[in-house]
Order: sequence, then C-alpha cells, then structure tokens
Amino acid sequence: MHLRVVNPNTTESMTALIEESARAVIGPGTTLDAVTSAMGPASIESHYDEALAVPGVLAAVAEGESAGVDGYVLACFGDPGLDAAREAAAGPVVGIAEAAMHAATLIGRAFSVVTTLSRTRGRAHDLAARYAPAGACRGVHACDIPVLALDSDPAVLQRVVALARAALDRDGSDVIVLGCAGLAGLAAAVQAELEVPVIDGVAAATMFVQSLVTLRLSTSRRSEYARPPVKPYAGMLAAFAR
Ligand code: 2AL
Repeated sequence: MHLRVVNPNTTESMTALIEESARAVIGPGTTLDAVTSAMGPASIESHYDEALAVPGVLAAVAEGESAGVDGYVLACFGDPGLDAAREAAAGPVVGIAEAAMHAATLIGRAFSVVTTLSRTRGRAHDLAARYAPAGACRGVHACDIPVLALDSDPAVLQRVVALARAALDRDGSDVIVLGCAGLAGLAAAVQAELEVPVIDGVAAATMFVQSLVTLRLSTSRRSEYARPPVKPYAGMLAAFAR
C-alpha cells in the first residue's frame, strides 16, 4: 500500500520530522511519502492559518489521487480540511488530533493535551468534543512555544515534561496527547520521564490509516462524505473545481 502524510504547513524541515515519525511505524508492505503543502502558512497556529492551509491540503490530496495513494494522514493537530479531504480522496484520511484522541481513549480513562500556543487551545477543545467521549479530555495545556521554534528551542523537552507532569496531577488524567506535529519526535522521551502513555498523533494516525487500508475500509460515500457536487470555482481557487 502507498500512504501519504501531508504536512499542512509549508515548512520542509517539519515535514522531515513528521516523515521520520510515520516511517518508524509502517509495515514491510507499506510505502510512504511525506509531502509539504505547496501553498499557505509556514505554520498553523490560528484560525486564519488553519483556513488558509486547507487549499494546500486539498491540492496535496488531488495530486495523491493521481499518484494512486491508498490513504492519507493529515499531520497538523488542528486537522485542517479533514472532512473536505475525505470527500476528495478515494482512500481513508485520518487527522493526527483525531488519531491521538481516539488512541488515548483506548488506553486510559482521561487524557490531557500538551500543545504549542495558548490560542490553539480552543480548537483542541473543539476537536476533543468531536472525537472523545464527554469528559475524556480533562485539559489542554500550552507550552507557549511557537511551532517553528520547537526544533530550535533546547528547553522544549523539559517544558513539555513539566507541563505534562502538572497536567496529569491537575487534570486527574492518565494519558498525555502531544498537541502538535512538531512535537512528534518527543513522545518516547516524554513517556520515559512520566511513565504514562504519551501519544504522538503522527504515528497513531499512520497506524490507523494503514489498518483501514489493510481492512479494505474507506470513507463511506452514502451521504455526508459523498463526492462534492461539481461546480465552477472562481478567482484564485478556479483550479479547485472538480
Ligand atoms: C500545529 C501543527 O501540528 N502543525 C502546525 O503548523 N501547527 N498545531 C499546533 N497546535 O500548533
């Protein structure tokens, strides 16, 4: 099977990190490519960024459809464009917040999210309301390090560990979800410090997509996720008409 991991932001170095995390969990029959969005924001940490990341996600999916991709991971914790990508792709599409939160509910009673900027906490809460049973997400905590500073700030690991440790106590949670694709490489180190499961959504989403493709399961076309109606698109988005 051929899986594609889409980095919805336009920063190549982040795609390389994301690819490493996805590649670590694929099976022998799986090939994987990781693509950087060709248009949009350098990082996604506002609703504005998220809205403008979606065309790039859909372009990466359209290109993947021509290349015969069997399933996609959307590797940004806001899951930007997830529902639209499902309408556009033949194979399954899984977002990293979706995967991480679902995985958390399989291995614990309640989870805490550790994310980047405080302003992204609302989106994480909205997604938790969609993906997790009521009360399962006990808190969303921000380390207040911008996405593009994550790989250069030497204090990130200790900040995330301290925040996660406090979150477990304060929230009464038993699982930590890392709330940014840029934190993917830290899961093992944070888990070793805290001795509770720490979920990297990139790895979790890759496993879910791989499993769905193995099971020959994909997005239902019966109603909401049917192919979008054909119509003209105007202006800068004209090329997105199907
Ligand atoms: C993210 C992420 O995963 N990628 C990105 O650019 N922004 N999420 C976040 N909460 O900062």
